[in-house]
Amino acid sequence: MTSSDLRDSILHHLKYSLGKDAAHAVTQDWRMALSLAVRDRITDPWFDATRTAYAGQNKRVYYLSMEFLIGRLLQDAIVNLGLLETAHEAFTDLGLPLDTVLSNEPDAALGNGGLGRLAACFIESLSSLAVPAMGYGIRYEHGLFKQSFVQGRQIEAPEDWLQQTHAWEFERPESTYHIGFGGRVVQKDGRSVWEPEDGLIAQAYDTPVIGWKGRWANTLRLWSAKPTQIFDLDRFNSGDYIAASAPETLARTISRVLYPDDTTPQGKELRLKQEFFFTAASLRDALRRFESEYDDLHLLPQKVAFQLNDTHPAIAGPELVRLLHDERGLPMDEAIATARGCLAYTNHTLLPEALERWPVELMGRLLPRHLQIIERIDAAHAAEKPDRRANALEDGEVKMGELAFIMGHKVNGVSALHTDLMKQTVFKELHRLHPDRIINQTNGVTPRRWVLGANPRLSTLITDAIGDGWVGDLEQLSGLETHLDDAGFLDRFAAAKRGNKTDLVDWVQRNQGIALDPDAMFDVQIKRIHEYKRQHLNILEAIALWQEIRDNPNADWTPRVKIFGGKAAPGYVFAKEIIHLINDVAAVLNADPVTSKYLKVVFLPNYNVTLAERLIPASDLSEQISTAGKEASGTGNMKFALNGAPTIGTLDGANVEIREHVGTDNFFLFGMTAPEVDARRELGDHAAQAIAADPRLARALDAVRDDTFAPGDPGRHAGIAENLSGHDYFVVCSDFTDYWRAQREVDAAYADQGGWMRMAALNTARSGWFSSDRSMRGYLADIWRTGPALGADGE
Ligand code: 26Q
Repeated sequence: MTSSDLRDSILHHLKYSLGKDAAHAVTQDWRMALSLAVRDRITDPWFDATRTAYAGQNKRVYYLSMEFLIGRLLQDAIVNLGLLETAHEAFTDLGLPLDTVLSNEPDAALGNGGLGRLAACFIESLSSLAVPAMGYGIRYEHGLFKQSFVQGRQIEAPEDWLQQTHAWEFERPESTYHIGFGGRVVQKDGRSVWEPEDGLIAQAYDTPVIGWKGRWANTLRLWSAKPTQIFDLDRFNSGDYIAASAPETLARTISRVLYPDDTTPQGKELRLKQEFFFTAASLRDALRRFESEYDDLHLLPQKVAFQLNDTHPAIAGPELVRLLHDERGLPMDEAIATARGCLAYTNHTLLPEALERWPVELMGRLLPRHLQIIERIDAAHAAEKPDRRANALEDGEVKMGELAFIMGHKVNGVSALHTDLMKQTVFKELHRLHPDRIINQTNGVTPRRWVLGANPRLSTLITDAIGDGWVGDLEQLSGLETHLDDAGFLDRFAAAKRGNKTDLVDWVQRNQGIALDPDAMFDVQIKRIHEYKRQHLNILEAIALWQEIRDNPNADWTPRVKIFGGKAAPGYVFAKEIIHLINDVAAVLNADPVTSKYLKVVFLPNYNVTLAERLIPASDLSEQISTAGKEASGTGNMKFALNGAPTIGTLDGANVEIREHVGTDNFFLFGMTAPEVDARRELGDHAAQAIAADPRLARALDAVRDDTFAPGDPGRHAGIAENLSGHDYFVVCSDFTDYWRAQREVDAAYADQGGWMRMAALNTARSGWFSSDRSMRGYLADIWRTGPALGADGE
């Protein structure tokens, strides 16, 4: 496709699909026209992929996830189709910068953070690998809330991504399923039949996901809830308009909003309804597809794999058993075995408060037949492996982790350390009973979005050095190592980073009115705000550094900008206090005439995928400082390393593996290990001891406690000070001294720019293993037992 072909196609869509005259078109029109022109290029590979999968009778992979944090799609599609240059030229002809058009697209935030973004990377990798696969999730009308700050406090506003027409989805009014709730179970001809009392319709919306080089496209199928009855005509006719539309409102509520919480499930009925709604629709859809091709249900495990992204779709176990046994007549034991053959479960957290449990009362009321089946599953498991401590039903609750474990043939963790800890802690008993079930699949990220799309400067440099094979085979980045003794290469590497930083500086100036020095070290922590992720450790270090610079303003300080981004769950009070503290500290430090040339703090509001794409390429230092044992993997950590930002981090999650890959000299390690953390907590007064041993820490905490950062309002941040000097569950104080030491090593390393750039480039060269293509190959080999439908040559 030439740029004039693309331009013609854009103008065609502008006129005939959107009904706009080029003379009056606004940016949104151009963005829609470009999207439709690009979408046309996806349709054929998409249909071909479907035909190939049917013809080859390939096994299909279904990735079930409550969240798909896909962000913007247009640039990604253009990049994967190899049309970036073409699109630039087409818009040069049209007199509009392509970037303006691309940044008009809303950021689809159908997820909270890591788990949802992982699902999006996996779907893209499965397309790039030409594996027949489908993502199943919920088409939330409103994604994750928009965050702003008012006087330093987080304010949430509803997100409205569907306000503008979604260019990528195809509505499928013919793909609908009736989903029931409540009611009772009756016996008919000796069989249990669920007769739900309420119901609604799940309707499919399909978004094609095109893989690298446009060879293959899979579908992301998201379900939207529709009422079985649009409105109550009797009530309407009698004039009660609100009551008349009640059934519609109620049904639509199911897919209305994403739960903005990523750590503390509230046990809300609506959440369980959402989980069952999308899981049941997805299973029935997959089963319908299977039954259109095969007539023997025993083939199901050979032809279908369902991957459960955490326990959110874990009701798939009992629902699949119900579909096979109650509705298709397979004997119960066979139904359970067949379902298990298809199901596998990925665990993403060991935090006890984040493990899903549902009251038996609620489960029985909403899904009475499923509760009976869960009892049967437990009984069958107990008969097979007699052990009372390993049941899904316990203490009046349904434990979804146990249920997913028992109903999955494989259970995986998301980093080597996390998988080990799964075996030792939460799933200890079940692991003893099923020693081959738990396996590791370390997370990965897609290089198309996170390097090629987000960092064109670095990408050009890499391709000039080693050719373009790295985009589809990221381990080729190791070829960069031979270039590291070439001063010219390191200069170009430094220039790429500098260009990205300058772009960010301009953007921050325009959007926040804050001036940053592009020569300062950009020290970045972007992720959900949570105590275990320890943004408060980072800000405490900033306070201590500020105090030290004030004591000694003429010393040779390495200039730094600490950049934060991330949202707090609306109900997570302490996380919101951390945001408030960081913003208050930023206000004081940035206004300090003595220190601000050395140290600034910036909290960028409304962190999302798009902002990550802007920040990560411009980062010098990656903050991965969670309490050891708490961060299952992290995936941001991989994006930073790939983009040439060394890590300061603990031995937690995938940091451990990143450090092994990049080399211990190219990673700033600090802090206690997971077993050391547990031992430290045994000392009741660990925080007090740490504070007594480190005057810097004591002084920083005093500043948090008094009104240094809350002029005229002492006590504003006392909660944080009390928490940290008191029980300090996440051992912030006990890790502070070593964190400070590592940060000063970072300062010294950064001061030697030649050495720093080498270290940064080594991080890029040695991070190729963290591609989500590699993760997907692992799942294919060890869990799904299938592979690509096309050979490397595209045949
Ligand atoms: C559950 C029930 C009710 C309401 C909300 C939830 C809920 C929603 C989202 C629970 C957890 C999540 C998200 C968890 C998550 O993002 N975990 C992250 O997963 C990443 C991908 O594996 C890891 O890299 C991160 O370490 C892990 O924190």
